[in-house]
Amino acid sequence: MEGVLATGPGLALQAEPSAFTFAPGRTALVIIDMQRDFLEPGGFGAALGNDVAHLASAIGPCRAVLDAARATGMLVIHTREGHRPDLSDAPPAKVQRGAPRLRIGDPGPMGRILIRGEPGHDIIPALAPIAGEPVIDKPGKGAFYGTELEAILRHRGIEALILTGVTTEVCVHTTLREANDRGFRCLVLSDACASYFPEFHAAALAMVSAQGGIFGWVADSAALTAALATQEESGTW
Ligand code: TIU
Repeated sequence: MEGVLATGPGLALQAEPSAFTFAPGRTALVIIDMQRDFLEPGGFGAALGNDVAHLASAIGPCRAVLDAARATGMLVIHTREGHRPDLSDAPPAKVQRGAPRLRIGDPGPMGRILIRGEPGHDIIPALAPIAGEPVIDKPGKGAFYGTELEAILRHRGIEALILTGVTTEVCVHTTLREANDRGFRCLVLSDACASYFPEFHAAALAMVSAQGGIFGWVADSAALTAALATQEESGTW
C-alpha cells in the first residue's frame, strides 16, 4: 500500500525527514483541543479576533485517523484547554493577555469562554470521545503542564505519540515540545492539524522535521491510515 514501508510487530510510514517507525500498542493518538471554543463562531478563538473557518480542514483527517485508531485498538487521548469556573487555575497573565472581545470566563454565545462544563468547552460532536478514551483537561497550551497525561502514558507503556488538533503552532507545538523533552517520539499529522494562520501552520510543520527531525516527524493522515490498515488486515500486533 502506498506510503507503507513495513509491516509486522512494528510499522513504518513515509514521513519527513525519514521513515517513522512505531508499534501501535506502544503509541497513542493525541487529539488536541478540537473544541467548539476554537472551531466554532462565538468561542475563545473568535474572541481573539480569529477566523475560525481556517480550522475546519482538520476535522475530516482527525475523524479518519480516530476511526483507524479505534479499529486497531490504539490508545486515543483527547485534550481540552479550559479552566475552573472560579478561574482559580487561570493565571491572571493569561486571562488579561491582549485585548480580546471576550476574556476567559466572560459569558459568550456558547457559555462562559474556555470554562470547563460550558458548551463551548466541549469537543466538537464529530470527534466526541467514547468510553475508554482519556480526556485530559489542561489549563495551559501544553497537554503535559498541570495534567495527568505523562502518568497515563507511562502506565500504558506508551513511547510514541501521534499528534493532531489545533492550533498547530500553539497547543500542538507546545505539547510536541513537552513530549520531546520527556522522551516521547512524536509524529505530527500535517492535514489533521490547523491554524488560524496558514503561514504559521506551514512554518510550525517545517520546524518539526528540520535539522534531522529536531522535534520529530511529519506525515499526512493517509500515511497513518494506510499503515494501520495493514494491521487490521493481518490482525497482528
Ligand atoms: N490561540 C490559539 O491559536 N490557540 C490557543 O489559544 N489554544 C490552542 O491552540 N488550543
